[in-house]
Amino acid sequence: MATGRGPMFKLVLLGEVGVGKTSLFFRLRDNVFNQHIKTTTGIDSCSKTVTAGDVQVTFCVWDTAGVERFRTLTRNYYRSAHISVLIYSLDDPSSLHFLPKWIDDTKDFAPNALKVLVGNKADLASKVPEDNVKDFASIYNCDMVFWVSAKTGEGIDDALIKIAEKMLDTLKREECQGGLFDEKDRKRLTDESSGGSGCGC
Ligand SMILES: Nc1nc2c(ncn2[C@@H]2O[C@H](COP(=O)(O)OP(=O)(O)OP(=O)(O)O)[C@@H](O)[C@H]2O)c(=O)[nH]1
Ligand SMILES: [Mg+2]
Repeated sequence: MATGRGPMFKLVLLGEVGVGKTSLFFRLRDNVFNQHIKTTTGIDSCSKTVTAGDVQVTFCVWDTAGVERFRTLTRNYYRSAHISVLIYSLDDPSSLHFLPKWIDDTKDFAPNALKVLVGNKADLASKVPEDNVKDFASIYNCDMVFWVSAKTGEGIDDALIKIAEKMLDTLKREECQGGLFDEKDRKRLTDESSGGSGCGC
């Protein structure tokens, strides 16, 4: 059973127009799927809690715009993210090829964030060979790779729990080293582990 309130991590959903960032956001927030959804022109956030082992981990999830001009406007909101979720659509190989653009963004706003590569729309026939995904993950140093569907919910809970476990490991290791979390960050996360204030999303 989970004990107390655990740490909170900021997670941003990134990727081309139409890969399903907002659909994943709605699945996480309300456990719903809406086929007809407008392109995102702003930024929205919600919190999602999962249990990893006996620890409750909360993600502050940020949905972002894929459209270039809104992306430039909202980029500042995802500064200091702990986790960059790099999303492509399994029915659209070009959405994987365009991801380095977002990886470049993460270098500026969250250079040490965990890089999670996610193929969305797993309910459709895949047009992206698994080998291409593995090559991509290796070239761009992605820490984790998942296949999910915002439509059916497949793979999403499992991915979140694995990300939570990885973050808890990283947090533990960095209590003695440094890297993803700076001094202020570590203090905040440690305080939150013992029941501190929210993440503000
Ligand atoms: N079949 C299927 N369709 C999906 C899935 N996720 C999203 N879609 C559809 O893909 C389209 C685009 O989804 P959005 O969530 O708006 O994509 P987005 O990445 O937020 O796009 P922008 O806001 O324009 O950057 C919509 O028609 C969704 O219904 C999925 O898992 N399976
Ligand atoms: Mg959107």
